[in-house]
Amino acid sequence: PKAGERKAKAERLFGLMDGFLKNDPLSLQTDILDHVEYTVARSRFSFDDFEAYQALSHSVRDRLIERWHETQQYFKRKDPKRLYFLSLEFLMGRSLSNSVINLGIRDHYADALKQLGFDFEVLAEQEGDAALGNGGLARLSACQMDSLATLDFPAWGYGLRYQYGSFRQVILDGFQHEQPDYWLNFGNPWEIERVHVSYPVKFYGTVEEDILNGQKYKIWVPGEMVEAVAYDNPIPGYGTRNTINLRLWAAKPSGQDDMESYNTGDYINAIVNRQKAETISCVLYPDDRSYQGKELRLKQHYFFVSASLQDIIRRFKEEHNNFETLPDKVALQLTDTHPSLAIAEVMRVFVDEEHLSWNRAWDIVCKIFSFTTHTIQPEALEKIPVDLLGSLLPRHLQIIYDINCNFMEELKKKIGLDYSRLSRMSIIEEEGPVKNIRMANLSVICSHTVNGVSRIHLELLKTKVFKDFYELWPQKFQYKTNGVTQRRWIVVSNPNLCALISKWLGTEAWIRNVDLLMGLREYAADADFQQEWKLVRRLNKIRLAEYIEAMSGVKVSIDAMFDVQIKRIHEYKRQLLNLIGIIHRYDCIKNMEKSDRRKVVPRVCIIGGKAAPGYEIAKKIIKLCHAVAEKINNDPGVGDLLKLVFIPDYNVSVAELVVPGSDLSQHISTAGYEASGTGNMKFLMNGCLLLATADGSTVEIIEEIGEENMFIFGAKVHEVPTLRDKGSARKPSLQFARIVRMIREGYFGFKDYFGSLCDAVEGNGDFYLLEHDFESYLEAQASADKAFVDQKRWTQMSILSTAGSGKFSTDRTIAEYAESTWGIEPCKCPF
Ligand code: F58
Repeated sequence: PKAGERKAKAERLFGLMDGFLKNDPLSLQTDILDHVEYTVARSRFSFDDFEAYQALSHSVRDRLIERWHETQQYFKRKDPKRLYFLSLEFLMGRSLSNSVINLGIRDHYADALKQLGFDFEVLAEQEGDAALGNGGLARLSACQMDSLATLDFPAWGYGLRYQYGSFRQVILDGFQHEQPDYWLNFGNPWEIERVHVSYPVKFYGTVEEDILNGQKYKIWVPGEMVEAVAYDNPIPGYGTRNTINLRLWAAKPSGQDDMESYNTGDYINAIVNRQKAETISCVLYPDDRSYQGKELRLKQHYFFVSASLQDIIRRFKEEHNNFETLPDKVALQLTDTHPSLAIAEVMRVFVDEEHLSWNRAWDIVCKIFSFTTHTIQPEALEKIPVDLLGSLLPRHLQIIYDINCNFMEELKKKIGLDYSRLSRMSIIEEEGPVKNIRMANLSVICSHTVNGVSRIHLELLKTKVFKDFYELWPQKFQYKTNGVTQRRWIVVSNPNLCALISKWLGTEAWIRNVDLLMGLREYAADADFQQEWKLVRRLNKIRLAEYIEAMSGVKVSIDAMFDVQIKRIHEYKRQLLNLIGIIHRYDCIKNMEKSDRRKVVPRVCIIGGKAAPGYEIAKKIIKLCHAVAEKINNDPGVGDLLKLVFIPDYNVSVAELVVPGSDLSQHISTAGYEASGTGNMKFLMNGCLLLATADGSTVEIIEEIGEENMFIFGAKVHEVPTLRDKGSARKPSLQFARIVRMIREGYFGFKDYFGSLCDAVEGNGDFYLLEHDFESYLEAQASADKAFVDQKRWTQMSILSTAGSGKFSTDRTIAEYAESTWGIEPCKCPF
């Protein structure tokens, strides 16, 4: 009878519903105006652009929620194996344009707004970026969510809802300053707060023993409790109604603890102390280099892991009562080692709370986790001091010790008493002044699959970073070359190119099946196509030039080659090599006969990116860029032949503007240091030529489009160690030495300040081989100049770049993960 009542009620409610929300102009206008009046609480007769953006977003959000509900209900009914994608960082950028494009109603909204007197693009510009991440890893997570939704996979993303995302980079007198990113101050229409979806998360305390049915059990008695509240962010797929969920957790004070303080009458202090709970999800750590053993960061990691797993296990238990079937229903993806405490947490829940035997629990755990690492440098692998973990999560430390003990026993049986190898493979690092937990070893040991992010990255994992593990378990190691989503990086950010591609391919199907871009090869030399291609690129350059002028006051010539390097500032990414090359170009122009200047290809060099706040050398590189720009841009003898601009506060929406307007982009890391790189793929898709080293995914780009369509230079991965060993015995470059001397001797001012930068690239100090690669860098630059003069050839190369970019879509990456790592199948809602 109960089920019957429920059905009758559902039917009654359904009868009240007027079908799905409508997308004709009148319905959209009514909807937007209703939101102006009832959500934004402004008069529908008088509201500004920002209020219009808010109302518009809420109207879009309604449509997202509708599809989100259908999708979730369908997943529930079908109960497929689900992927849970755990990442501490998601760089989502703006949502409005992406949402309406994926929902297939962008033009509907644009028309409806036009009649109301608003321009869709102007309103879209009102939106701030959701910048809950630092760099490549975080943007990859965002692109992967788009592909998971588009390919209809039953997936959930889990992350943290930081109150302050990536810091705002402000440049004062050429120096970087960091300011907080108050991204939630004006509300966030793209999230749905779920006050009822909340879980307690425990910290500190002690581990005690209990006996149940004659069995001894460990009980963790926590010292502190915090509440994790869910915020859901619907992620719509393109060309499908499937809309998946990105669930982000925010910390709130728990309602349960600390009655003691209230009872003692210390009411104010009790509240103040409880409020401190919110600091856990307050701020994103801005360092994209290495993990530092900070207590708050560890707290963030566990807070995220504990809440996500409580949610995942609750969902599983709603439909299933036997954990043996968990691996058939749940795949847990660890994005780098930041969520790897999940391994110990699942063991704790199974053994201490669900009372499974250790061996049964372990068996299940080894079948559910997969791990992707995004770094190459062993020193960047995350380590947690044992004392810190023992104090914050005492039971987890015990569990990790037990996992390690069992692993060591097994390992001894396989490799014998090779103590140096045993100690390298141990989860516990005993050497050094502080005992540490090696999170990477824990992740490799417990995951069924370890993925690299490009083919060359996997090679380095196998031969260097995880050599011992690879020899033990070769079958665990795979790679999935990264990608980017063409929805964001062409359709949203380069609408003119999008329309042109669809026109010449005669279809929009490439937006879901990007391999179809290959069809453009046929027209690469077609004069009409080239003409239209050039026009689109020129319009994008005009847009970028206007932005540059507004940002920096520098007027640039559209006819110049726009040469761009935008990414986090790092020594290994070698922005300094770029700057030394720019100074060399300037020096050449200055020393040239006037008549020769006519032969110079004009350049606008654009650099952008944030330096981690504590990364001194990176901050000096930013300052040097400004000092050099000051000199060059104000030199009347140089004029339009060379300009240098630094674009401040680089983020996703800045990239959306810069990428389509670039002619040449630089990806010039020392070979063997960039795990993959994804910036190269965004530029490639947009028909920008690459000047690059054979590093990370660039190696695979070369295979797809051919070296003749790129400018490749520098030492190869296998040459780097020998070259480094040679140190100052390498052949010196006089040109390089001259430029470094100019910097050192104060040609650009700040003589003392730049001294340490110069030390970092000279003689034995030149760890990243700038001097060695300099000559071939200049040759590659000269080839780029030569190619640019021949616009027909350049345009052909540009078209071939886009045409060959199909492999580098996250659609391909995700399809590979689904098949060979996660074992999940599409689950498309039938509408
Ligand atoms: C990046 N890593 C890699 N880490 O550097 C890049 O080659 C790759 O394409 C990208 O991942 C995606 O696979 C990266 O962005 C971080 O930002 C971490 C954040 C937390 C601290 C440690 C670095």
